[in-house]
Amino acid sequence: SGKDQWPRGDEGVWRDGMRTVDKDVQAVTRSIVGHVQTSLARQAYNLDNLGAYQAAALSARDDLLVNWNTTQLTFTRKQPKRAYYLSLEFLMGRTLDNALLNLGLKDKFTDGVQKLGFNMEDVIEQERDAALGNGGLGRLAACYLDSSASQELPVWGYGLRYKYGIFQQLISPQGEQLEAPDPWLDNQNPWELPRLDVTYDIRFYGRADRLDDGTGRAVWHGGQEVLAVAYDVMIPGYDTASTNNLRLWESKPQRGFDLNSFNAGNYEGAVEASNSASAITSVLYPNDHTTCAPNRSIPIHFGKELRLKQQYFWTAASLADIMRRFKNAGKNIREFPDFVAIQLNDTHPTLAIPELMRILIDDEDLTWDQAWTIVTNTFFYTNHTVLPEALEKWPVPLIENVLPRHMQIIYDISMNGQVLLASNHVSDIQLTAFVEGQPKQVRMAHLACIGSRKVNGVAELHSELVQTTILKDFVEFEGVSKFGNVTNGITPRRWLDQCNPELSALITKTLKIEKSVWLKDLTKLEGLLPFAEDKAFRAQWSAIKQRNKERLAHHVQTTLGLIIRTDAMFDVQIKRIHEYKRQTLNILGVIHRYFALKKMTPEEKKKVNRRVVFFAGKAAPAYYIAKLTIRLIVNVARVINADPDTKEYLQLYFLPDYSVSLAEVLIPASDISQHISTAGTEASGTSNMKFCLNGGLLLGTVDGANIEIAEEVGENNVFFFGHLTPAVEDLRYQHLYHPVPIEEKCPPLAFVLNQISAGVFGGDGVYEPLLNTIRQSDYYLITDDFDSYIATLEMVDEAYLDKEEWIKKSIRTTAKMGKFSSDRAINEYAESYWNIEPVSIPTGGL
Ligand code: B1N
Repeated sequence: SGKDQWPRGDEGVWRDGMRTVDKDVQAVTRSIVGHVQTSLARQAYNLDNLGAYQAAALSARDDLLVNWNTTQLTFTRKQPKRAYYLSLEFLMGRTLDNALLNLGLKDKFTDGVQKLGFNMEDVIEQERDAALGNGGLGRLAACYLDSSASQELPVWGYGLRYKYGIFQQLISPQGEQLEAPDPWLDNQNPWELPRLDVTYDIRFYGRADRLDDGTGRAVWHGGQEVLAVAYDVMIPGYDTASTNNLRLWESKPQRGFDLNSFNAGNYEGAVEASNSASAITSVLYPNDHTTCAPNRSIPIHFGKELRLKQQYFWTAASLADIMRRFKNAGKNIREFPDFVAIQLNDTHPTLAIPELMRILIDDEDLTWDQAWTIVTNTFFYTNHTVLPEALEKWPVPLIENVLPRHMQIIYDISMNGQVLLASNHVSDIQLTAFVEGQPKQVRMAHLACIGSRKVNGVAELHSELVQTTILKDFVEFEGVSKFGNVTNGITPRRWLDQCNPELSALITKTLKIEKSVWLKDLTKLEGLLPFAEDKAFRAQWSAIKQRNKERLAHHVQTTLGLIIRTDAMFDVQIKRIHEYKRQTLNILGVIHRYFALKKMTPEEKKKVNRRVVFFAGKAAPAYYIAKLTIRLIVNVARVINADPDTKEYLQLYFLPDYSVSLAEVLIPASDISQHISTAGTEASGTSNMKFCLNGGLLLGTVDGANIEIAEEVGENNVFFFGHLTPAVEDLRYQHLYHPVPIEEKCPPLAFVLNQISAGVFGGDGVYEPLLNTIRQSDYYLITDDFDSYIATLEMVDEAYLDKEEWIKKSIRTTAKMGKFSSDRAINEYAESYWNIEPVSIPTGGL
């Protein structure tokens, strides 16, 4: 059957012309020089680092293309069941280094680039991050793509090609966050393949007329049509030819501009329609976790309609593309779930559920029941948060206007649910009434749940909370077996081998197995355990940590001009700034420590553990309290770092513009990292895994994946504090109805807050709204956890002073992190959810 896929003309001539993956240094240098000469139209004499990067990237891209082509051809021929990962965010970071490591070409390129007069590290540094995501959710999607390809699983990602990714963060002289656009596409992007011929028309607005032929079909017509254009990004697996695809959609006007208006002299009108089409994929929404402000009244989604249009544009284009591929394979529509599994990354792509219903009923002439059977066997939904302000709700009038046919279908889904309930004698009609409130809103988590085969959370505790809180009714109605857990994971390729090459090399040498073996079976790290007792090994381990601290210090010095001391404990909290993540608790702890140091005699100070505290993270542009937190940190840093009494013992830095690349420098340098969310609020966390994999210890609350990390590495190797999840609700109730003044409840904290109010860190009263969140309702329990937090920090200091014991803990931690490889996680999705199997890809072309 493959015969008709063979090339036209002489096959031998085709084969002779095919490129293969670069085999040696000479092939690499030839390829790079060729790209300098032709693709870049530049010459050796005027080539700078950026040019060298571009040529090296184009050369690596050619290698990726060889494998990508073979992989996609193999899929087309073998027709395996495929999974599609729909995510509004893919936080990929840089590609060159990762691509070369996965291809096994890093050494050859390093050599080749050197021969051409460049330094590989400098060349790699030229690349801008692809930052099409806010934080953990988007980075998880990127790790899952890496693991899918590495496990040879037929998985494609679908997302949006935002012209501007997450904003660049600048810090003003006053310490305020300023936002600038992220021009990531300014110097061409060698990693994407424009597919200008792969396009779909996507409709908005207009009318939906139900046909009165008893079929339930409708015709949706009129309104606006926008063109979706595909851009493909190659996703190489590690140590395999398997190379998957990430397809990103760009929105374009169907025609450049309206010629009629143009000819009539209405130039503005002529370009207006084209502007509104291009606007859809112009920018990533920066509101991680927030559809409204935490005071639950101020809407942050001012461009709400545009966000809805993004969601529909992307899901409709992706489904049309999936449907076209399925049909090209010549299958019957009823077999759709046997060949297609679609993972919904949070509720953002939930419109895919009514959209597939629309396609099956209106275009494919299926009955409602036939369509519903297909839909509920195709989709899988992952929930990533139980925070009320993050749960998506769309106003019915908005959906009715933008997507009239989908609103009809959503009402029908809701009504069918009610009928089912009645026939099952379930009395609680609230259950599937996912269209609720005044004004009426659609609760997307409920729609995603009812339209999916399975629903999962991202860590044990979180999955439990999903089932007992937001989707409790559905567990009763549909049975607990629909609900599951897949604990998140991280790719050890980027988050150990790439970001910490020295540690990776030491591990390989020590385990006496190939790097490619343990990087794909991370439980092999357990082989490091006995070496915790080996003094010489410990010395090597800690020397690497030290060099990673120096690498970080060097990076900070060259980028920010700051001198950081490296003979201190490095204490790191890097993540989005949010009240639930409690950067406030951390900065208040730092201030507490500062005043404690100020009181000490020189003799006492000599026994103190030196600490350098790092923060990094972005605040949503409209999240006022989070922005104040940044301002406080920056200004506290100014005072502390300049104080001759303390600066030898305590330094504090807020590193601007947190990114994947910055994380890759910070994480390997950390001795301890903080994951201190109020219990029950952080669904999983994934940076906790990255730090521990790199031998950094964890200071955290009993929340999210921290719990499972402790289970693996042992309670005595982590530092836990704070109240547990079941206590949280009651404590909040106490705050509201039996408030105790902070001076009484927690005097050391009251002292710290008063010092800030008194202006010790400047600000002239600007911090009051932030401090009042703690003095008043204290929703995130700072006052309840402060004492145990401080006590635990002291335990950390004490533990660190016993250097040898600390290194043992560090080694044992790394050794027990095998569970948290995203390979394990993606295999769980593949086996227990999608029912897909690996497809092995031949090397060396056709
Ligand atoms: O998803 C990560 C988890 O490790 C984190 O704990 C969790 O906070 C994060 C709306 C979100 N949950 N929800 C979001 C992102 C963007 C947006 O517009 C919500 N991000 C998470 C991976 O599971």
